[in-house]
Amino acid sequence: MRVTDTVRTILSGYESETPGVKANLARILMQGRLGGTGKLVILPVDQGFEHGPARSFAPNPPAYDPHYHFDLALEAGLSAYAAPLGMIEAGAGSFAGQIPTILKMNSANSLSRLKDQAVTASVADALRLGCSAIGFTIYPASDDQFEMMEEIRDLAKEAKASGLAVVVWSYPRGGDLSKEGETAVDICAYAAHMACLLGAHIIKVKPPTAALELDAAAKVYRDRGVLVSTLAERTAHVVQSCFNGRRMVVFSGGEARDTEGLLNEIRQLRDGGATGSIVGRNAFQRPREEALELLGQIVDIYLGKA
Ligand code: FBP
Repeated sequence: MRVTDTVRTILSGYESETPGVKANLARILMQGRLGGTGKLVILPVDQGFEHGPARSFAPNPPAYDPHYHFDLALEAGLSAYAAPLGMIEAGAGSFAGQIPTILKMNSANSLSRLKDQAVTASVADALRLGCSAIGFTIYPASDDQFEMMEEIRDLAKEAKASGLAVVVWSYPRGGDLSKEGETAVDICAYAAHMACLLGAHIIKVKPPTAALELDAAAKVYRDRGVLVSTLAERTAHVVQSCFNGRRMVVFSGGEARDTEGLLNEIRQLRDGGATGSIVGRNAFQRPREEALELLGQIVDIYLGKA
């Protein structure tokens, strides 16, 4: 596999990592249509766990089949495919070596009142299945946030020692956080920064709004003139909060919605310097041909062609 100078520069930001970890990051960064550009588009399919099968797959029934998602990520020329244990196991043999996989190590479900997730896989599973990375969600603000951070401390240590990359979904929720605060720009940047401090190689957050949640932080944003009025400015601020661009940060797609709205949002993420997007429902809930077209347009945006 050829590694471009751009990818080599990104890898050099991960100063303490072993050749194994860097090789797995390189596999993701060199895959698909964005291979070598330093940009990423990832397909995540853990919504069956988080929201249930019908809410996730009834809009496009072929998506009940785990192979559908491997194939979609591959055909669309994406960078990687992320899913929980059972989904990866169900296609790992047929698609071995064809698309980098990220084993989602913990999951929530809609039947629990807790803002917490169960650890449902191991680093040994990720190695057995040929994954490039482990994926883990933390819920900053929740009553269980510290336990989640301690879980990823141990899993990240084991993953890195095994040469696997670490992707952290940092989704503030629970505790005293307001609903609006979950995506407020100060909270989003804070959540992304904490994921960096926890040792994540790739950080995943939701696109931030212009809201400011914490009074103490809001004063600094105002007094210091931190620019957060456009999504591109807010994205740049999140990128800056990720060790000034030394860590890769990708932004999620959210609930399925109109194509132009989504593409315009992604253009602003790109303009703000996002590493890329991680788009689930907007992809697999559309009929396959439509999804391929949409993912093609998203990749084109990160290629600077759209
Ligand atoms: P989507 O593009 O479907 O939003 O996927 C991104 C994701 O992070 C999934 O990995 C996860 O299942 C889902 O969002 C969680 O969404 P929410 O936190 O809104 O329940």
